[in-house]
Amino acid sequence: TLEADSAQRTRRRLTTAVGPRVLTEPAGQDTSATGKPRRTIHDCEHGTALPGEKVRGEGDPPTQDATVNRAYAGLGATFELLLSAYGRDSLDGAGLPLTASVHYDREYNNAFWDGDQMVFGDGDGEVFLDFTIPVDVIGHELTHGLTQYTANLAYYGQSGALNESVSDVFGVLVKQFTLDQTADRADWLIGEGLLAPGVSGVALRSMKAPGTAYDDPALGKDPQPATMEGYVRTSRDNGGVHINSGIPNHAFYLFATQLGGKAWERAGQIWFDVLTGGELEVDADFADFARLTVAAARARFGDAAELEAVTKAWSQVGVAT
Ligand code: ASN
Ligand code: ZN
Repeated sequence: TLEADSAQRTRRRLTTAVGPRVLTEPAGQDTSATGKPRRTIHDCEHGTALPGEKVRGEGDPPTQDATVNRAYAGLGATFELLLSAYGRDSLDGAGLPLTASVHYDREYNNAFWDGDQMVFGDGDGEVFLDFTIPVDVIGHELTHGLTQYTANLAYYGQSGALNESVSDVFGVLVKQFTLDQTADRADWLIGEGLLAPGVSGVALRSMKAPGTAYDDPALGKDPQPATMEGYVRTSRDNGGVHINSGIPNHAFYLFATQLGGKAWERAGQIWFDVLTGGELEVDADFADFARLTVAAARARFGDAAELEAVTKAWSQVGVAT
């Protein structure tokens, strides 16, 4: 399943968060900003040694391998969203080179950020296809890197579910940004196109309707709740980080669709401000995060539609602000 190996994985570089970013700082003023991604794609050739053989570097032409090219494009799309929407130069704000390895292991049913780079499996072809297919999955894994360099949310319980949720939020925004889609036209799915043809489902998760993404003998039923009423208490999956993320995911969906327009612009900006603003604690719970989104909405937009919509969205999912 999609949470299976997180526990075994050592986070090789759990650095402290970079300093708080002043909310009023104009975009693109970082003097170290190059404005260009520095991407490298490696091929594990079905082994598990990382990073594997280098197969495409920045500026190199496409290869014969669609998986390599999708990874390269997905890294570029994520870099472009962070820079053009939020003025952030890569994951660390200082032009960090982006590395991804593809064809990891055999029939590997997952993708992950290992603390330094992204890793993508090919899927087993029975349940999952190639994990580079959905650009939001690439954005999700990269956002784990952004979180590591900023709020560094602890990967357990509610802070872990927030860590997962912000990866889904910016992952889905990478897709919407790439397609130049407004919130009302977007599907709000994570991992569309990833499920193998025989599987009953549309994606890994749905931010619009958590709990409805799949229902299949091999996968079970999508376990995500949309509101606190359905909050799942479990010790599995680091305390249900991929389950309860449905709640903040749905709050973001409600907020963004209530506002309308391009979700990465105002809704995404507020989530970005909270994630990178230096006030979010590593062990924050949903209510801590929600209060900071309200404060960020006020700081950025004043007493306006954003403030009302974000407050309402959290109330709709049962989180107090
Ligand atoms: N694909 C999963 C994720 O990024 C892998 C993991 O970290 N458990 O959340
Ligand atoms: Zn994740």
